[in-house]
Amino acid sequence: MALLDKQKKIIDLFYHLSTPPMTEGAGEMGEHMDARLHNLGSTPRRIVFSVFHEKHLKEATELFEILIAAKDFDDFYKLSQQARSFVNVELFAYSLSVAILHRDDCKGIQLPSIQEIFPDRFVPFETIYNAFRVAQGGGGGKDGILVKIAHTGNILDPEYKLAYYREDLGINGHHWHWHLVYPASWRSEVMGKKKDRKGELFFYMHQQMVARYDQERLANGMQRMKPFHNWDEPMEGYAPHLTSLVDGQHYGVRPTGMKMSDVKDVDIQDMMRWRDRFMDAVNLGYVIDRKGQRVDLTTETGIDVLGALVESSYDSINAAYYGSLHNWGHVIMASAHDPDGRYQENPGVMCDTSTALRDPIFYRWHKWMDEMFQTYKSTLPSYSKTQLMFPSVKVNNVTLNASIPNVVGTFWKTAELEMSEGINFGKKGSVKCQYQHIDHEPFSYLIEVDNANFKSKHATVRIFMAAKHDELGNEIPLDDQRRMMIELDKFKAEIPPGKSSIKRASKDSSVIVKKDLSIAQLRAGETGGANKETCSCGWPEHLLVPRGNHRGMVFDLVVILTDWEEDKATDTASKCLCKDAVSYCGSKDEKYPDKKPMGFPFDRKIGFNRLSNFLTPNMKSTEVRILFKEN
Ligand code: CUO
Repeated sequence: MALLDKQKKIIDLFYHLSTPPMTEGAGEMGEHMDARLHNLGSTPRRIVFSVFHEKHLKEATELFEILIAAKDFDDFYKLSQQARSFVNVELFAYSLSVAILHRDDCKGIQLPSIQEIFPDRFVPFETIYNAFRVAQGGGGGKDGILVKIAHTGNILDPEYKLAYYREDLGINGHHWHWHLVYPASWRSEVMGKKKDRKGELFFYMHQQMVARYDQERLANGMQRMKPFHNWDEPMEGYAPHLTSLVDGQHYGVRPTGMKMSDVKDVDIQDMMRWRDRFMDAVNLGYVIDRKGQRVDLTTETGIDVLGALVESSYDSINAAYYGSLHNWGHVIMASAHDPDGRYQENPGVMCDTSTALRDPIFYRWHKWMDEMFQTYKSTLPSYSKTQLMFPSVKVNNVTLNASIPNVVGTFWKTAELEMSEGINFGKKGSVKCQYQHIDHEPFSYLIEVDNANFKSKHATVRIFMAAKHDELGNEIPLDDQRRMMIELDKFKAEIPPGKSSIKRASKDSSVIVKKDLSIAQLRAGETGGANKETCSCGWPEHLLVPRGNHRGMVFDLVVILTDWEEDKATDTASKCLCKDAVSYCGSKDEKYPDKKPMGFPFDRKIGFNRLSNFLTPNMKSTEVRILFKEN
């Protein structure tokens, strides 16, 4: 079957999934249902699905494993059609997406964007309701209907300042896709595809989100987050203004002052035991596996073990003993307003990967986890100068070029989202919502290098950035600043003997994803160029750098060159069609392309207080400013 035909069939499977017809159900399929699907259907069809909930995830895993095992595309398509008609709607979308990403005969197919499939997870219900009213009144111009989104809340809530960031469609879409590429329940040995360093990437990608959020707070004149380590502390509130169209109920509102409570399948006591066992492991330097054997944590791979254990994923070394701290934390926080379900309220946004980033508590929960990972990292020795060096390679200078050198301008930009693919408005034609997001001007790096070797060398170029000043305007000590270092790019470059320069554009960054084609473009057969597979996972380009402030917020930009021959994970060229965002999303079905620990060289304690003392000749820093212009 031609790729375009497959693409259209996939789009059909997702069509109007936000508002599926009421008449469907397993009963109506009777004996025609494929026997492979007989066990499915335990999660009620029209409740909010949570990938963090053990029981939901179990059924979702069963479904995606069946879909991945289907013998050919036709078989896969038929099974998907049947499953669509009776399993939980959101669970179906999750499992179908995981299957598409992992079936060889789906290579080259673009996953329709989650924002278009479920606009109700991204767009306040007030906005969607307005669109319904216009549609019912027969309104809309020749281009269809256009309604506007506002960010939720107001200035009475101090966290409102960051609503534009937390509710950004791109970062929530990225998070959804990351968890599709790295499902917690992925069984490598059954699926035949190993997820390289999955636990470590769980740590690193979330650490980076936390670091980015903290710097967005500083840009807005706010304090960095306090990790959520005191589980008896009342939580800040959040009202998502989202309504799940699948069940017609709003996502739960958490008023300020609620606390974590026991939920149906897990107690806070369980969580405390798991946390203490985790910290014991960190302090003792080993974990205990399922057979009771000690597994050493004092090597570089320790973080991979701990990431899997905390999430916890299927790879957890001993889930019975270390539990599932992170996933249950999401469920508990999502249920804080109705922990025992007596009001039959929907969970809050923390229950789902495509909505969780909207809630301020998400970042504090993950910052707490990051504290634990950092406690572990601090048990490893700091990098020696020899480990940091690239012999005979020196970086003489680095400049960030934009309209003003070493200054990046940021501003508001208007964008639109098509909602009629996901939602049935009862009328043909386009129904779009318009929203604003932060964007930055394009920029490039100019790195001047001196290679004193007689031969050309291949370098891994790593580029990071972190805020220079704290809330009070004091310089941030390096060992704190290192934890705020956000990765901007990582790439391979050839450096000839002698002096040369490396140029790199911001749009080519290894952390960002190129914008997905819309479903309408995919239907029309557009492919987005020679590389047909857009990858969906990746940080949005418009938020590559923090917003900065009106005065021009000061950051240290650091460039590090290391020996690519030592860093490369394999000798063979990558076959992955997805070349976007490898830093945060890895290289699909291949080894993570960089052997160094993720976040190197800022992932371990630094014994110096100033950046200049830490830098070896193969590194260079420069001060840059990010200047935000409101209009
Ligand atoms: Cu991505 Cu808590 O894992 O959200």
